[in-house]
Amino acid sequence: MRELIDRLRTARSVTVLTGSGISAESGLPTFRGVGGLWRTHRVEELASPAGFERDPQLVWTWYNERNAAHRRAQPNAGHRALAELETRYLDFTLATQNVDSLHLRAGTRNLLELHGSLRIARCTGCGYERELDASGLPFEQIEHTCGGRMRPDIVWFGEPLPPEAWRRAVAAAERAEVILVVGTSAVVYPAAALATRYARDAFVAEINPEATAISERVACVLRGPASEVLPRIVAELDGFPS
Ligand code: BJW
Repeated sequence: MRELIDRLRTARSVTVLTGSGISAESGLPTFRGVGGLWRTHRVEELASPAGFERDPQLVWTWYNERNAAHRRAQPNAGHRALAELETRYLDFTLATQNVDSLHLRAGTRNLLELHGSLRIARCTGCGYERELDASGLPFEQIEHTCGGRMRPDIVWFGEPLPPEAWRRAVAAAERAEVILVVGTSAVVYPAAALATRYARDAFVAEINPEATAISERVACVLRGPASEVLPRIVAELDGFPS
């Protein structure tokens, strides 16, 4: 912790990569952990272009339920600590793999949503976008007038990340002096590469209760839940060691 605090005190450029673990304490399941979404649901059926082609209603049933759960959830102390951290830097970027909007609701401003968001549905035909409300997308509105279909504006396996968000995330990782990797198993690419391949000279710290695919490649590992470790980091920066 000491070295991370020293680095954060002198850094001018900080980048954070988050994954579903940061929202675990807001009551949202992770993907690969115990009770995780990929343990209880079949990816190919629910979160793939082929699954959507086969049964768009089934896919929307699942995403409508998740959209409702995201809106019931509240940002936790980890999300809020990152929003607070941002206020200390002129150059701060938070790249998230999460589609739950909790960083946005916690007040993070320079946010890159690498895997899209569940706030929006997009037409597969013409690209028309519409905002979703708490009830999600009604089944009768799946078929769009152009002949395409409305799908969640998120990134499924095999699909490219939003190009502008990805370009900005790579640039932020390349110039960062400190990179925090929070609540991700770091197995999904290209997002995980921000903390490894693109990290150039950054001091990379992982915040996660469990070991991950990149634990042995980072400079510092802080084992614990994000909602405890991140507020501690902010408190230490304020000069209030816990
Ligand atoms: C806590 C905690 C607490 C618990 N506090 N922590 C071989 C090598 C390299 C790449 C590939 C490959 N084969 C295929 C690929 C590419 C593929 C990929 O990476 N596959 C790997 C799995 C092998 N990637 C892609 O397909 C990507 N696209 C792509 O590469 O495009 C190329 C292209 C270019 C040009 C044209 C066309 C294509 C797209 C990836 C999209 C990922 N999408 C998903 C689903 C989103 C939709 C949805 O939400 O339904 O995104 S998959 C899923 O995984 C989701 C997540 O964002 C992502 C990451 O998961 P995350 O968040 O890390 O969750 P977990 O569960 O894995 O980990 C949680 C962690 O939290 C754990 O470590 C816990 O310990 C921790 N935790 N409680 C802190 N309280």
